[in-house]
Amino acid sequence: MKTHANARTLPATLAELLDIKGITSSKVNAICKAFQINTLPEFTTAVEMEQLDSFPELTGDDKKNIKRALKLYKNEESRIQLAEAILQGKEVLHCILQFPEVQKAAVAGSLRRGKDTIGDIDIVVQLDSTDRRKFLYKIARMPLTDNIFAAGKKRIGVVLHNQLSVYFYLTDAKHYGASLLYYTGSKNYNALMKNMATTMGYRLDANGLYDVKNHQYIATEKEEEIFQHMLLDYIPPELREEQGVITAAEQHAIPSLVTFDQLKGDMQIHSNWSDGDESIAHIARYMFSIFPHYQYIVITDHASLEGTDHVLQPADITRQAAEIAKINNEMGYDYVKRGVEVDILDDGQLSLPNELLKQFDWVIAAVHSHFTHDNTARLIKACENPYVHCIGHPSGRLIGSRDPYPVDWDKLFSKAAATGTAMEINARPNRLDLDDTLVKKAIAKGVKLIIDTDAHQLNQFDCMQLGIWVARRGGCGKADILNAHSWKEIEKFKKNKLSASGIN
Ligand code: DGT
Ligand code: CA
Ligand code: ZN
Repeated sequence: MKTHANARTLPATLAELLDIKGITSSKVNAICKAFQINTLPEFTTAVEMEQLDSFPELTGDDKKNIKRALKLYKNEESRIQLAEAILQGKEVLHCILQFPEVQKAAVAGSLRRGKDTIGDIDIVVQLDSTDRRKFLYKIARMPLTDNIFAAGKKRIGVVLHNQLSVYFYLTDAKHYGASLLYYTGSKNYNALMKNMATTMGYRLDANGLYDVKNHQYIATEKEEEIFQHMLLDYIPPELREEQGVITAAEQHAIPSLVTFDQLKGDMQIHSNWSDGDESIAHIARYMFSIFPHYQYIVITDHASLEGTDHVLQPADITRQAAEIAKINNEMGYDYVKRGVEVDILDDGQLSLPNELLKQFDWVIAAVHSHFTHDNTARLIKACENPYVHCIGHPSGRLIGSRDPYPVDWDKLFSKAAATGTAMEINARPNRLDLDDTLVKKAIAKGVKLIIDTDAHQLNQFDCMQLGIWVARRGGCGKADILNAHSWKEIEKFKKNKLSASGIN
């Protein structure tokens, strides 16, 4: 992860063990030599096999420290969801900004880039070097802190009570921008930027941008200055992953990414008519006051001809329509739209017939069964239905508990574009489905997207921001997102699909 000044003789991936309290490079070196270890996984195995016990130079404390350090190398399964990391990150940031010696601080790493899962939280902190001890002292006493596992000159590593780790990267005003750029990553992006700097005769690292010829420091107090000196347009953190974005920045072709303020409404909401907690009237009142820039909301309860719990039957649909009409009547305009979420059945048919689907303002079709099958054919069949406007949570993944089912995405997105069917970015914290890479693929094929919350409770409406992040990481501008437009535009989209199907 990070390099260490005293670590030249160690394999790079082991270097950061040296920040751990009480572990010296000579001890780590001796262990590596004795057991012929070159990589961190080999080191972990040695520790797990209790091989360290046979190593006389290590004290009991040394062994404890090493074990604790290795626990922090989390695997994929232990990554946390973006929603939780945002809350934790905000809490820690708020806390350290109260310390008078902290001049400035910002979240970096995968959290700043808005990735759907987060390994650990990175925070860049600007303070005078004379204040570092004081800062460490305060971090140790912060109520959120469980223990401090690394306390280097430039880096402090902390485990919070919920076992999430947070790194603080300490810097001063002169190097703040370069630090923020470096610790925002991604690693791949950093490597690409570094290469580009090299070809321009610069050196770029966490300390700044330097002119190699005359060893002169060029930038940077501000992140933006580095981009300017490298003749690049500013690249938003969400896009900092691959070469393509650097080329785009050179050519002034960075897309203007969609923002939360641009959204005009939430397009998937469940009320207590199906499996949601709240009445439609209550949801409408809440949304109207909390999200004043929304022009419409779409109630999309589950419905089917089959009589199961929490699913609307045809008779319920008629009664629900009357209730929505009454609410809109009281509001004076059609703020609440009548939507529905139907199941895509085994054979690609839907859980409601077209005669009923026709009545709705918005129809979402989604797979709720056979999560391990290849679902390409079912999804394509749903797209071919002229009354289906959107495919809900298209990949079916549940982060941390269910893998996406196999789909031929090229085929599906081509069909969606050809039929004028939108794809959903479901913003529930454990869905985020489509994910960023699929979003990128979808918009490249001209597919329109919807960002919605799939909320079942009032507090879930805030998750819209997570969906915005996915869209931004996928490179979406306002034009790619259908619900960043008025309802009139959505009606046009629906009409186009009907016309393409030969229906007027
Ligand atoms: P995560 O924590 O696994 O969700 O992912 P990141 O991106 O937050 O990565 P992390 O926490 O290991 O490091 C934070 C940033 O620091 C990373 O995005 C880029 C920078 N960085 C860390 N180690 C290296 C490195 O070895 N080389 C380069 N080029 N950059 C690094
Ligand atoms: Ca991180
Ligand atoms: Zn669903």
